[in-house]
Amino acid sequence: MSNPPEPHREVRETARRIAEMDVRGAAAIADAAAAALGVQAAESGAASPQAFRAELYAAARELHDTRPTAVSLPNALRYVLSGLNDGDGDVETLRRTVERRVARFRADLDAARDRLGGIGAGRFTDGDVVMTHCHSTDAVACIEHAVESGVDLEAVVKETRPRNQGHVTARQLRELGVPVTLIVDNAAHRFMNDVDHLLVGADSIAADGSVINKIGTAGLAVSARDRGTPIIVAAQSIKLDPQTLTGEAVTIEERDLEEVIDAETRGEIGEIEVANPAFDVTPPRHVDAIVTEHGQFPPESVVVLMRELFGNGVPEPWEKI
Ligand code: RUB
Repeated sequence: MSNPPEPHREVRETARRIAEMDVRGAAAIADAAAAALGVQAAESGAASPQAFRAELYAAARELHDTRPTAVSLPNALRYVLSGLNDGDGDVETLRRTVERRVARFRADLDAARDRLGGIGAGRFTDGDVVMTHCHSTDAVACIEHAVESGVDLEAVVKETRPRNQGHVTARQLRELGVPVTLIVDNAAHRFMNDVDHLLVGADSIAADGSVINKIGTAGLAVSARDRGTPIIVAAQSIKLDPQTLTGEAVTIEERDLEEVIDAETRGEIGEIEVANPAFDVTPPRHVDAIVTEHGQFPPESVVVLMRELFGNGVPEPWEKI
């Protein structure tokens, strides 16, 4: 078998930016990956449809192998590549098909976030305090819509160690004029009595309604349950993981240990193990509602939407090379 074609440098650069978290968050990762496939298609010099497909599959594989947990990434690749089936025409036709699908995917992403934001906003009333974890564009969209329709909200924002994505959330909420209290992660339970909602995003949602999101979400949900605080997950439908329909488990990313502790400090402490799982799994019984662009669902019924959108087939065209 011949070597797979070398992806376009823009694809390599996008893959690097995703792997190193310059681009992060499930939706942004999907958007960047789709855009990179668009560049690969636009600038391809492939002489045959077969060569064009091979290039696109190789590019998709490079992007796919960057971060394992956010299902929005394979879902984006699947969506764009589904225009490349055998017998779909010459190189120019395939190029136009891919470009059209990339543009459509990216526009749908924005539209879905907007629609979801409008739906999620309906959960908030004047004077509510919302606790957030990590940074989720889908979650922020819910707050943004509420604020724009005149609802006064306040936020308790968890900083979210080890990467402090809470700072991004805090900045965006301040830009919306929302009063923000930034807290360390360990203070979350202490503040749970003072908040009316826990609002988080998702990297993947499994067929049984389990929510895979930034590490800490699962414990936070237990704390919220204990205090009777409703737990809302804002997640557009590209976060639904169709592979879990057949019982496959979601892979939890383990990141660089130096995100937790630098080598020097670690050495000073002595012989220790360090672990850095980036995500955890919140069981459906600890989630009140999953807010998508198609409406709100109790977690147990999200499987119906999943089957409607994906059927049972889950192609992985990047495996073809
Ligand atoms: C980000 C994270 C976010 C989801 C949803 O983790 O857990 O809650 O990705 O984000 P990381 P969005 O920073 O490791 O990528 O709603 O923007 O898709």
